[in-house]
Amino acid sequence: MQREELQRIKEEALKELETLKDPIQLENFRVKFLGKKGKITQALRGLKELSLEERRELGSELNQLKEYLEFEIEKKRREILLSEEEKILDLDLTLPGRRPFLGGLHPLTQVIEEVCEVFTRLGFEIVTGPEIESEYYNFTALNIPEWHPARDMQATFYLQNGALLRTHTSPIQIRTMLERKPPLRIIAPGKVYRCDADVRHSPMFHQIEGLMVDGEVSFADLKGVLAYFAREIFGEKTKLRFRPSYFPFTEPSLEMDIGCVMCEGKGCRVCGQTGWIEILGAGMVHPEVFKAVNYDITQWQGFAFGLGIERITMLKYGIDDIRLFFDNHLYFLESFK
Ligand code: 2NL
Repeated sequence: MQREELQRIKEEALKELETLKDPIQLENFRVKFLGKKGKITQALRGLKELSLEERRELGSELNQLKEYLEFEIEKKRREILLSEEEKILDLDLTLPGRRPFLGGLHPLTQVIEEVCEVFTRLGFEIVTGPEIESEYYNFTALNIPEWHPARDMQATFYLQNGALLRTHTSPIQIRTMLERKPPLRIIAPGKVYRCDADVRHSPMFHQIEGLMVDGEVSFADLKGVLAYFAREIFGEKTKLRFRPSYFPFTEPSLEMDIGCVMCEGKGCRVCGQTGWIEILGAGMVHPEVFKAVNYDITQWQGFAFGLGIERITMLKYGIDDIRLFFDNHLYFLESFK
């Protein structure tokens, strides 16, 4: 084995490498030079016969050639494979792949899950019910009289035979009270419907209502639960205030405000210059409601509350138009991933 011989092998290999066009030629080439009896393998074996100095010099060059050919063979193998597939598929397989599009949860779904999680920690159980309801479960059992404006065609979507689309999730709680005995701690999330549509109203929106019934449940318990909820959702430093209110199904009733998240109480367009924003209504369950579900009012007390998910989500993320939730523009939805 001599310098000239190595040079000859090298020239031969590089020249032949250029002519290889299919996997069989490529494999023959590999065997011819790098196989067990290949020219380079043999030459490496022949190094034994040389002086230390020659061995070092030629050995290093041979090994470099070997590595170079291994690399080029692999490269060529890929090129041949790709071009064969390209011929079949008529595609440019060297183009980078498309990024898979990953979906995400709708902002309303995220907030529903978050609110449910907070109440689950307090021992409330999640219950659901039908969106098509009867007048009895949606209004009568809740002490909402025949003449109440909420029952008007302008507010309620009526279907055939006295059926209607529920206007709040309270009927879920009426159904649950009829099915079970107290004590009870439930939250009822879901879609509700009102005949209304503008910047602030959507004909379908989402509500979560909560109900706790037990032997001794106070207005103070209600305020404590609501304060815990508000600080879990809006942050522990959130300012709160309770105002007296009225609902046919609770007595006494209250509304809870949080310090305006936009102006931090200074007064702005969002809070109507008051520095406060209403986020929910609540109260002690009205005796007429307990009577409708046959709960003994001398034995049981309860509180209930209701909140609109769209409103909470808009405040939490500074969204100013309720219709954005239902337009399904990807640039809007993707900002909540
Ligand atoms: C609001 C106010 C409220 C309730 C919902 C309720 C349910 C039963 C009995 C008594 Cl079964 N009350 N729900 C009570 C007070 C207020 O919602 O402004 N919601 C957006």
